[in-house]
Amino acid sequence: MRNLEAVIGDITQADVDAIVNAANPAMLGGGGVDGAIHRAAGPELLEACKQVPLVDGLRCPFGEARITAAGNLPSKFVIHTVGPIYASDPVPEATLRSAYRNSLLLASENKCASIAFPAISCGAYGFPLNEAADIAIQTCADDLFSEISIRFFLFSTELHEIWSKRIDDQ
Ligand code: AR6
Repeated sequence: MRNLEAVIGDITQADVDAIVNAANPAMLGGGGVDGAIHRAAGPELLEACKQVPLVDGLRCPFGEARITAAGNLPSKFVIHTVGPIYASDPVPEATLRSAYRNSLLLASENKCASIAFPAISCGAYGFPLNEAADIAIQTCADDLFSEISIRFFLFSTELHEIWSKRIDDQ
């Protein structure tokens, strides 16, 4: 598919308008890609996150997305989304689809021509990799987003192979 690409690498280095963070509902940092993004962006990102309004004590409920400035990162924006915790979400597939889709809708509203995604929920949140890739590619391949250049930054050769195969099959 023309606007989808999978690369192996560190998403904090992505030269795109927006990078997506696999965050948690508090949006105050964490481990994995969230930790890497906050370290690379510097304290400005945490300050920007704190400005995001709390709804019932959360900044970003599961499956939703929020946008902030990007601190010291090369991108203009960070789009924070929260994927499902696979073991406890009653509908993890739907929640993962929403996380990708809401991130792309925010990118579109903010006139982003390019976006980089990590493999949302594929680390600490435990989503099976093959199923996660199916959902990621299907959701991102929607015609609604065909004007956005979408790059997946995968952190292992295994993930890169899984994602690349599905992009080739599109
Ligand atoms: N660039 C690209 N991908 C990365 C990077 C990086 N720099 N670092 C890790 N990954 P995870 P989740 C990969 O656990 O499963 C956090 O603590 C990683 O190898 O970061 O959605 C949050 O605060 C894996 O393939 O996110 C939440 O509490 C993928 O990114 C929770 O973890 C996602 O793994 C979210 O869990």
